[in-house]
Amino acid sequence: MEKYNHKKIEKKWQEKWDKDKPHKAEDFSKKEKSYLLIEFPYPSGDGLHVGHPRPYIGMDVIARKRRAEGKNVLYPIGWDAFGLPTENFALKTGVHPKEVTKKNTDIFRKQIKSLGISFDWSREINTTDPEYYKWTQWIFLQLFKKGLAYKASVAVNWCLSCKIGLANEEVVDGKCERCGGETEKRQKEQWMLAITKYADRLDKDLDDVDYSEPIKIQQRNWIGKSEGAEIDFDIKNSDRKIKIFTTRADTLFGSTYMVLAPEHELVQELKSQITNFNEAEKYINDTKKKTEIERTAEGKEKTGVELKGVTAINPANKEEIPVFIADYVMVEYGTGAIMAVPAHDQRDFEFAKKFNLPIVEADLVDMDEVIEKVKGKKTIKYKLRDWVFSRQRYWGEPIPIIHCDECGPVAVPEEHLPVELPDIKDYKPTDSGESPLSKAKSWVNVKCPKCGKMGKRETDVMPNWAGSSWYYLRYADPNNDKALADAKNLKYWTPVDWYNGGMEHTTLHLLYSRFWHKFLYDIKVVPTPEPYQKRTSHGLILAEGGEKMSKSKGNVVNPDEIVETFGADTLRTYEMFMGPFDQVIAWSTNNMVGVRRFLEKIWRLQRKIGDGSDVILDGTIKKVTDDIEAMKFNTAVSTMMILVNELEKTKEISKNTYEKLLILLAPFAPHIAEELWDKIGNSDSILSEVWPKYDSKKTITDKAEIAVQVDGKVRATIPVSIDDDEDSVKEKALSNENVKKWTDGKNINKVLYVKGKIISIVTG
Ligand code: ANZ
Ligand code: ZN
Repeated sequence: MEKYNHKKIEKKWQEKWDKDKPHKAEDFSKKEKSYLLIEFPYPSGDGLHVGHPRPYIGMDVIARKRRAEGKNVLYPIGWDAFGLPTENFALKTGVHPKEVTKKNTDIFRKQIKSLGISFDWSREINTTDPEYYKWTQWIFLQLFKKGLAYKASVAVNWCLSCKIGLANEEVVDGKCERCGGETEKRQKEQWMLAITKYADRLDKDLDDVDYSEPIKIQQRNWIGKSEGAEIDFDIKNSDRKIKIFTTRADTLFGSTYMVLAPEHELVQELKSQITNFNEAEKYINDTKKKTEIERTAEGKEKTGVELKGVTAINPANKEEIPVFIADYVMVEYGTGAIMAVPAHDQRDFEFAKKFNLPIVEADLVDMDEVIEKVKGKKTIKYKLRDWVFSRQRYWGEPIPIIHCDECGPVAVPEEHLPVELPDIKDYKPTDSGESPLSKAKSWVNVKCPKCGKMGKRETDVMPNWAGSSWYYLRYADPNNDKALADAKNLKYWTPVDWYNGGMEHTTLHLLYSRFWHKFLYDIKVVPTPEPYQKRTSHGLILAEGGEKMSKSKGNVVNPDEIVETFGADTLRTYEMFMGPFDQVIAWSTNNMVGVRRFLEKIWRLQRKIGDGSDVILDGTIKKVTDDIEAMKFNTAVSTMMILVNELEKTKEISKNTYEKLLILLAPFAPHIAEELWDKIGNSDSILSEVWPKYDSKKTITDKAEIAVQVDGKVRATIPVSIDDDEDSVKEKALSNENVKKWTDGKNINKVLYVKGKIISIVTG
C-alpha cells in the first residue's frame, strides 16, 4: 500500500476541481437553492493566518454536505479591499494601493485555494473594481435622491497629528489608531446616512430572522430603543424652556436639579444670564477632549459646573431647582438634557453627593397621568446615531456628487457612473484636513450637471463599510452591467440562507447592511425585507499560549507551513475538531498531529476491505448529519473517530461501510476522501455521491449508564449495553470496586436487575 502523501493528493484534486468546476452554483436550477455566506476578507499584506479559514472551512463543510443532499449551493467569495491598512502600507512604501491590493488578493486567493474550500470562484468580486463600486455609488445616489444621504456639521474625532477625521472605531482608548496620537472632537461637514430613520424596523424585524441570541441582543443594544417621555421645564425669568427626555416620568417629584450636556445650545443662548460663564466655558472645552466612553464610564468621578443665574422650575411641584452642565449627559441622546433624580438614579446620586444636592425620596406617581398633567409627550428614543459616511482619505469609493454654487450638491448622472478614483501620485492626507483628492485639480473641476456652470466634485470618499453593505447581492449576478444584479437572480438567490461571521461585526457591518437592504427593498430593488435569514458567529483562534496571534508577538501560525507539512485536510479537520465552533480556542500543534493520525488510520483501513459484514451506521450518520447543521463540527469529527477506532479493531470491513465513512468524511477532508474513493474503484467523483440516509429507529443509543444500589443507596454506576445478558450485568456490578466496599464481608441476599435501569443489591 502506498503511503498517505497529502502533497500529491491535494495538488491533484485541486487542479481537477479548478478545471471541472464542480462547485459552481447554477442560476435558476430546479434544485432547492441554498445560499451560504462568509464575510469576505480584507486582503491584508500579512497574508492569511490560521484564524481566517476557520469560518470558511466551517461553512465549506455545510456547503459540501448540502450539495451531497441535492441542493443548489451558492458559496461565493470576494475581496473587501478598500481601507486604511492598504493605504497606510502604500504611503509607507510608495507602491500604489491598487498594486498593493492586486498583490495581496493574489496571495490570499492562492492560499485559500490551497485549502480546498469549495467556493464558486466564477463569482469572485472585488469592492475596489470600478465595475463593482459603480453600484456602491449608485446606491448612494438613490439614498441621496430620497434625502437619506445629507451633509451636516457633526462632531468628529480629529487626530491632532495626522490632521484627519477618524471614525469612532478608529479611535482606540481616545488615541488615534494610525499614529497613537491625541484626538479631540471637532465640528466638521460630513456626509451622513439617515440610518436612524430605519431604527424601528431594524429593531422590530429581528423578530423575523434566525440569528443566535447573543447577536440579536448586541444588535438591539446598539439600536438602543427606549420608551419614555419628553417634558418641558420652565426657566425662571426667561421664556425659554429645558426639554428633557426621561424613561421614568413617575419619579418627577424626586427631581431636585437638572443637567444639560455641555454642548447643549441652550448654554450659549443663556450666556447673558449665566454669571459664571467663564467657568462654564472652560468646562465645555475640557469636555471636548473626552470620548463618550470616558464620559459615561460607570463609577467615574462625577464633574460639572452649576450655571449660576439659571433656575428651572419642576413642573410637578413648582419647586425651583438649579441647572448644571455635566459631561455625563450626552448632547446627541434624547434631548441632551435631563431631570436628575438622585434618589432613583445612580449617576444622579453620585453627582448629588459630590455637589451636596438634596436627595429626595418622593412618592412614585402614575406615568400616564403625570405626563398628561405636566403636558409632556410620550416618545421613543434610540441610541443609534446617523452614520458618518465620509472620509478624508484616498483609498475609497468617490462620493458621486458635484458641488455647484448655484445648485448646491448635485448627483452625478447615473450614466456617468462609476466616478473612478483618479490615479494621483500624492495621496497623502493634507494638512488642512481636506481629502487628498482635492489635489487632483483636473478631476475636481467639472461642470455642474444641472446648470452647466463650473462646479467641484466631492473629494471625500466612502468609509470601508460601504462596499460590504451590499456585496452579497452582487454574488447573485456578479457581471451585470445594467443593474447591481438582475431582479430574477435576486429573486432566485436571496435572502442569504446562512451568514456566518465574526462577533466583532455584529454591530456595525450587520446593521449597516441590514439598513441598505431595507432601503433597497423600499425602492423595490431587492425582493425581501431582510438580507440574511440566519446569522451565526465563530470564535477566534488564539496562539498556542492563549494570547492573540499577532505579527509583533511573533506567534502567528502560518497555514502555508501547516498545509506543506501536514496537509490541507489535516488543517481543515483539526480546525473543525479543536473545540466548539463559536468559542475562542488556542491553537495546539500537538492536537493537530492527533488529527493527522486519524486521517492516516482511514488511509490504512483501505487494506481491510473484504467480506466483513456492514456495520450499522445509522447512529453515526445521524450524529454527523445533525452536528454539521448545528455547527457542532467538533463532535461530528469525534463521532467519526469513534467509528474509525472500532473499524480498526475488526479484521475485515465491507466496502459499503468504508464508502459511507468516506462520504461522511468528505466535507471535512475532501482531498483524501476523493483519493480513497477513486482508489477503491469508483470512476465517478465522490462529489456526485448522495449524502447517506439513516433509519431513525436504529439510532437510539444502545449504551447506557445504570446505577448500582447497595441496600437502597446508590454506590456506583456501570456501563451496560442493551444486549448484555442479565448474568453478565450482575457480575459487572458485583465486581465494581465502589460496590465491593459496601458488600465486602457481607452476605449477598438478593441481586435485582431492572433492564437498562438499575441494579439493586441486598445484603444481610
Ligand atoms: C429620570 C430618571 C430617573 C431616569 C431614574 C432614569 C432613572 P435609557 O434607558 O438609556 O434610554 N438620560 C436621558 N437623556 C440622557 C442623555 N442625553 N445623557 C445621559 N443620560 C440621559 O435611559 C434614559 C434615562 O437616561 C433617562 O431617564 C434620563 O434619566 C437619562 F430613576 O430620567 B432618567
Ligand atoms: Zn449648478
